[in-house]
Amino acid sequence: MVGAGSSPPSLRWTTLLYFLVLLCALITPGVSVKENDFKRCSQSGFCKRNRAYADNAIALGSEWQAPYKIPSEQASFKDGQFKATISKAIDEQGNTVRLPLTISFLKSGTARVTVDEEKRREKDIELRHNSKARKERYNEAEKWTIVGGLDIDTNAQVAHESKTGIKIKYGPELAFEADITYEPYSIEFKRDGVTQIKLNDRGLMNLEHWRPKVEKPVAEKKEGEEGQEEKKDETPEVNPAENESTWWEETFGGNTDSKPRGPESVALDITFVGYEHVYGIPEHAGPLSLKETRGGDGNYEQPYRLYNSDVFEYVLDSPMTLYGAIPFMQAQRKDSTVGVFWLNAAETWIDITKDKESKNPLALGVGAKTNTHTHWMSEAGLMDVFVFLGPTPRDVTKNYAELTGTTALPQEFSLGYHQCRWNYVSDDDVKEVDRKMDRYNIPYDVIWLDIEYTDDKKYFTWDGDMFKDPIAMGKHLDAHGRKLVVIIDPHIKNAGGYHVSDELKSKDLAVRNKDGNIFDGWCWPGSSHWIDAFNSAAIQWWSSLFNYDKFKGTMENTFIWNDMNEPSVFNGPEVTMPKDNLHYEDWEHRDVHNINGMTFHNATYEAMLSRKKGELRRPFVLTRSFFAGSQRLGAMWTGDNQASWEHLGAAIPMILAQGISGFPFAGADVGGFFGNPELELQSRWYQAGAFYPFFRGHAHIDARRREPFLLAEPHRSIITSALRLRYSLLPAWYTAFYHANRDGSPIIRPLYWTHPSEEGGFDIDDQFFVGSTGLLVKPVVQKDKTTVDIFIPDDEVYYDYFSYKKLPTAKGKQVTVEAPIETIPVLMRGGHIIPRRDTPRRSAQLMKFDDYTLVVAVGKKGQAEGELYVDDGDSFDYEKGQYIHRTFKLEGSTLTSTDAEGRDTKSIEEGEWLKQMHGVAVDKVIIVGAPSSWASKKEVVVESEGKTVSVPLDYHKADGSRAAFAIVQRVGARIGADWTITFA
Ligand code: NBV
Repeated sequence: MVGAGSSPPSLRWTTLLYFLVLLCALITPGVSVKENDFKRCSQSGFCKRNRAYADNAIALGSEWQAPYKIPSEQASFKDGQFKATISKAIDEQGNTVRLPLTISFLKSGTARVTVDEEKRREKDIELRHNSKARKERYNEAEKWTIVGGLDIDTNAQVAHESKTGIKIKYGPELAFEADITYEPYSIEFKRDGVTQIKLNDRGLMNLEHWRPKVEKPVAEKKEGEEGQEEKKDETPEVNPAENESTWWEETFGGNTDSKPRGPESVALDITFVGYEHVYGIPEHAGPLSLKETRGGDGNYEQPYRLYNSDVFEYVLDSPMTLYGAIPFMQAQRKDSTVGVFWLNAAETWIDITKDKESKNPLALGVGAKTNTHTHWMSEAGLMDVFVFLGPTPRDVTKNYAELTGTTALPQEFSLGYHQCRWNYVSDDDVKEVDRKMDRYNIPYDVIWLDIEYTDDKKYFTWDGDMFKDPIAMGKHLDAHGRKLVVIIDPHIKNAGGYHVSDELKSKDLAVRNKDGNIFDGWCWPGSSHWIDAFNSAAIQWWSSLFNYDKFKGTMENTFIWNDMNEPSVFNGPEVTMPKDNLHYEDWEHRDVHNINGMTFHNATYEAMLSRKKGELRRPFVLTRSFFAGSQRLGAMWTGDNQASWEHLGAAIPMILAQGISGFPFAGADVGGFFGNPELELQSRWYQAGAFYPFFRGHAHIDARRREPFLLAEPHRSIITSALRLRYSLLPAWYTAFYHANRDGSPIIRPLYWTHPSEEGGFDIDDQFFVGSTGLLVKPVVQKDKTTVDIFIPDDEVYYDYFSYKKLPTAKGKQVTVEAPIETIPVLMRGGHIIPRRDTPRRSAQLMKFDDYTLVVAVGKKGQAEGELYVDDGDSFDYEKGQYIHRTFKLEGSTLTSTDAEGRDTKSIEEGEWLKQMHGVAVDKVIIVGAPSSWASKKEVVVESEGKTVSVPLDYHKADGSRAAFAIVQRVGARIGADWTITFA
């Protein structure tokens, strides 16, 4: 066993490399390490040009003439689709750019607006460049992202048409309308006659059409030739409109992007009319309700950026880009939610501003409505926008999920606790941690191996000195239902004799540089190549590497972690790949950058599905980088955070943002990745982490060992309790995942999503509900804090989860709740029934056939309802009806359990797991807020499967502020069967 903090020889070189990278970052002059390494808008040519374009248009006000129009004679509407060509005059000779426009009205009520650019003559293309890159706009983002929901609504119909525009009614009961104006081109989306979203109403649409290259003035070119140009880190500070020659090559951080196709950005303004709050577009470390980005008090100066990056020690409260990108935004006002999904995989920036619009200027803003203006700018690709008109958050979420898919139903163990660090250094170390967790009765499901388990960072190999017998280690874990996750990164060490590298090269499956040669970059293993997971042949080959007989040392309880898939390239521009690199079928990296991580995650997911012939089990793959659609493949985490109170606080809005953006299986490194958390912080972090959908403790290689068993009391016990709470609530978590799987609903839910009528909750992002359980949680994220103020969004009763104390009714107000260090502020909303498993065990797998406890939180009208979904948590048999799905209802004095889908469960042919579930019962029912009329009862009647039995009822009268509660023990009714408990 290697002691706390010691490094075996194999760690030294990585540590050295790591410090080298850190040093390089530190010596770069600038505001701070991270901000200086990544572009600001003014350093990204197209962002700077589009912002300048917007400034100019806005300054001109009503004099601004937006240049795009639709010649009416070319417009047509047929079978649910509007087609036209947008044109823009580009010179005095009357030459125009032609942009085919398709507006598709989908059955779901979603509208899709796609603008492409007509192919120019081959001659023009040759003029532009002679690189190998593809010559059309990237149009395959859809292929990776969209999995359904594209059926056209042939009921959509023209409501009015003239030479100046067309109005089309569509959606549910034709309540939606798209009013398309031809000159200048703009679209107004209405619901029930009220405008919700406008595209291009400020005339900021700008599609940088392809054009012949404008050479730089000779003097400047000379400078470049002498190697001086490379030193300039910014695109020149000139009015971009004046000097088109700056629109080609760009240099940043010593790297020059050859931009063979020249400028080709797409930009559009999208206004949310009457909406004050916008949410989404992860991944950023900032508040859930997005901030304005064009300066002013408390606002950002920079647009939100989406360009998947390995941001070392990321800053908080910032619009800076992080590891993943989901270009999906929702807008919220009282009782109305709408949204847009900007399907583009290239570098994207989004400016947000708000204004108050008043019908009566003398009212000084009273009664004024706020509009949120957004300005979307992407470097390349199509302009492809999906518009969702709600009206509820649930509708928008569902419509988005129909397009991009939902959270894969997870491996059940993956909802348990994951114990990770960089690194557990040997198989003995792993076994020792495992034993210690048991010795201290601390439950956990998975132990993780970071990069040091490999032989010299060659993935699919083991460091044979430190991991002498990985299979014995796997079996040791398996003995009590535990799993192992090992890391596999996308950079492949460039080393002869290493089978993965040799095959990657010989099969020609790697990403290429701009000249078409295999790309070589620097990462953990030193010189490396990157698998091009856009290529289906590469996916197939990748899959073969995971077969148990190929990836020796792995077995059925081994799962995978994908890191660094932005991709992170230490010596690349902005720590990633050059944009002029080439992927499968010659798409430039520029076109696909934000999808890259998802394709790698996808390849690993596919690989997990085919590790062994005939073995059909759900994969578990964690990813750092992601895009819209990644939710179908596994979990994500928020990357390299720090052991600080600020990072603990920042994680909640980040995870909430993931949830409302369709990718709710999310977590943050518990304890903080960098640094050493003080004990109080670590305890508070586990208490918060117990409510992250993905719950993993992780630590940097230089951080002190901090496994829960190492901590001094009372912290060991505090953390153990938080873990036990997580484990007892696993049935509720799994049910929440089921819902995420069905319709994309968030697993932890912000208040605007659960209570869209309660404006007071719209900017709250430090408390949340867990699924539809009615559990309202507000983790403590400040040092020395022993109370929290919880916002109550409705007039239901709320009980303290642990003490059953009834809170005063406080709709729209804050209520102070005690939260000493051993307590997590958790409330139960009246009217819900929460399924639990109360027997403490070492892992989720060991709880698989445990009996259930139901906690009934009686609502203000004496009612309650809840749900349980459970399946084998491992296979795909649920697709064949092999699951239990119950609805529990308390009405008056009866509590019932019926099939949630009204199925005749007796007719289901039961497989092994369902058969075993026959032995699983509801053991205990706890009724919080039990009516006083039950006080004299000593027994209740349980009826199930033709049998009637009486069981004891234990009633506890209300005591001070503690609500009355009753406990029914040894209920004995089968969890999968119908039953009734009668209290009266
Ligand atoms: O593989 C090492 C780390 C990993 O522990 C962490 O979780 C990732 O986010 N990895 C990043 C690479 C280097 C981090 C400095």
